Amino acid sequence: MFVDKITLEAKAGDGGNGIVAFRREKYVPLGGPSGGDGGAGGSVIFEVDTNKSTLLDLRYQHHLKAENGFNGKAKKMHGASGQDLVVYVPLGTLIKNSDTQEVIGDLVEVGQRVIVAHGGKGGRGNYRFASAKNSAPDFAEFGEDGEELSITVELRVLADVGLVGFPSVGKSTLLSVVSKAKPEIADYPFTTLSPNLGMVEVGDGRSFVMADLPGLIEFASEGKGLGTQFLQHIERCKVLVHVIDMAAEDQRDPLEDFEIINNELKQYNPDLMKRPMIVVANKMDGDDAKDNVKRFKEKYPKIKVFETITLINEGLQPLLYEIGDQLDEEKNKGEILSAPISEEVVFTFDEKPKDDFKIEQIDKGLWRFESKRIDRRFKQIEFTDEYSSMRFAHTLRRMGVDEFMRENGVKDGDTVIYQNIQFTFIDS
Ligand SMILES: Nc1nc2c(ncn2[C@@H]2O[C@H](COP(=O)(O)OP(=O)(O)OP(=O)(O)O)[C@@H](O)[C@H]2O)c(=O)[nH]1
Ligand SMILES: [Mg+2]
Repeated sequence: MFVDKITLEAKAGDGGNGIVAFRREKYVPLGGPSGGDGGAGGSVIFEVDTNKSTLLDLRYQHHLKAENGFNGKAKKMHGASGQDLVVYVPLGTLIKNSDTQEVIGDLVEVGQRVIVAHGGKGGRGNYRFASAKNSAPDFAEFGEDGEELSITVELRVLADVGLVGFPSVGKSTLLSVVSKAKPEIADYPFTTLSPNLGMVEVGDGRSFVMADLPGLIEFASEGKGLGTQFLQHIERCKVLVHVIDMAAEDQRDPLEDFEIINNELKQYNPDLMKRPMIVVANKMDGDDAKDNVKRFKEKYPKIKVFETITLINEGLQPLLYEIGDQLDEEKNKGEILSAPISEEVVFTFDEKPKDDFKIEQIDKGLWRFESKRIDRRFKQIEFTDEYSSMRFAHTLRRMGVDEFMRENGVKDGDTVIYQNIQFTFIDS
C-alpha cells in the first residue's frame, strides 16, 4: 500500500553539558576555571529532494533522532556539536505537530528545508561564570534537552495537471509518452498505486508537471478502491485531464464512466468541478471507439475532446498545447486553487512563552506554578549555591514570569511552589 500519511517521533539531540574544571599549570598556583561549554545537539531537519516521489523511506522509521551534543572539555574547549539528521522528502510534503495539528512545514519549493525538532543548546562551562565576586565557580550548566515531538508527515502531490479516470484507461501510458517518467503500465486495474510525476515539455518553451494518479472508481469519495487519499492529491492540481477509455475495453459505457468520475470528484469537493477539465478520448484504435466518441460529443457539445492513441503517441501534441493554454489562464487569474493547507507556519520555539504558564492558588498566600518551557531551563541548572538560584530567578523574570504572577494576583511576600522548590515572590 502506498504510504502518504505517517506519524513519527522526532527527537533532536540534547545539548552537551558544560563542565567544571580548573587550570593546573606550573607557575600558576591558583588556576582559573577552565571547564568548556557543551556542544549543541543536532536538529531534525526535513529537506526537499525532487528525486523522491513517495514517503516510503519513512515507513519503517518510527523514530527520527539527531545526535546529542558532546560535553565540554577542560582548557575551555567546546564539546563537539551533534550532527543534524536530515530527512529527504518529496516536494509537496506537509509536516504537522500530531498533538496540536500545527503546521511545522509545508515543503513546496525545490531545496526548501525546515527544522522539525530543534537541538538543545549546550550548557556553559564553569569558566563562563567567573566574575569578580566568584573567581572560581564550581558549577556548570547541563545541556538543554533536544526538542521531542510527535509529527504527522503527509504527502500532497504538487502537480499543475492531474490525470484522472477509471483504472486501465491509459493514464500512465499517457504520462510515459509525454514525459521521461517511467510509470508501471499493465492491463489490470490499479496498476498505479501511488502518484507518478513527470515534467512535460510542450515544445514551445513551456513546461509543466503532470501527475498520473491512481484510478478512481464509483464510491471513491467514500473510500472505495484507493479512495479519498488520492482525491486529496487531485485537489492540488490546477488543471484536470479526464482520461476515458473510448474503446470500452472493460465493457463499461465510456459516457457513464465520465459521469461517475465527475460525480466522485464533486462529492469529494464541489470546487473541483470549477477547475478547468480537459477530456481525453483514449484508445481510439479500438473497435467501438469512433461510435462512442460520436455519442460523447453529441451529449456534451461544449466539451473539448482530444482523441488519442496513447499507446503509439498519437494525438497528444494538441492536448499539450491546450493544457499549456489552460495553465496560463489559471496563472493569470492568480487564484490559488490548491488545497488551503499553507497556513502560516506557526511553529515556535522561543516566542510566546506565557502560553504555557499556569498558576494555581493553593491557599492564602500560597501558589503553585507550572510551565513546560521553564522545566527545560530548570533541568539545566544545578542549585548548588545562591548564585545559580539568582540566575534562575533572573531567567524567570526575563521570560515574563514575574509579570505573569503579578497579573494573576500573586502578591509581594507570597510563597510560590515550583517543582521541588519554594520561593518567595518579591515584587520590586
Ligand atoms: N489499445 C490501446 N491500449 C492502450 C492505449 N493506451 C493504453 N493502453 C493499454 O491499456 C492498459 C492500461 O494502461 P495504463 O496506462 O496502465 O492504464 P492506467 O489508466 O494508468 O491504469 P491504472 O494505473 O490501473 O489506473 C495497458 O495494457 C496499456 O497498454 C491505447 O491508446 N490503445
Ligand atoms: Mg496507471
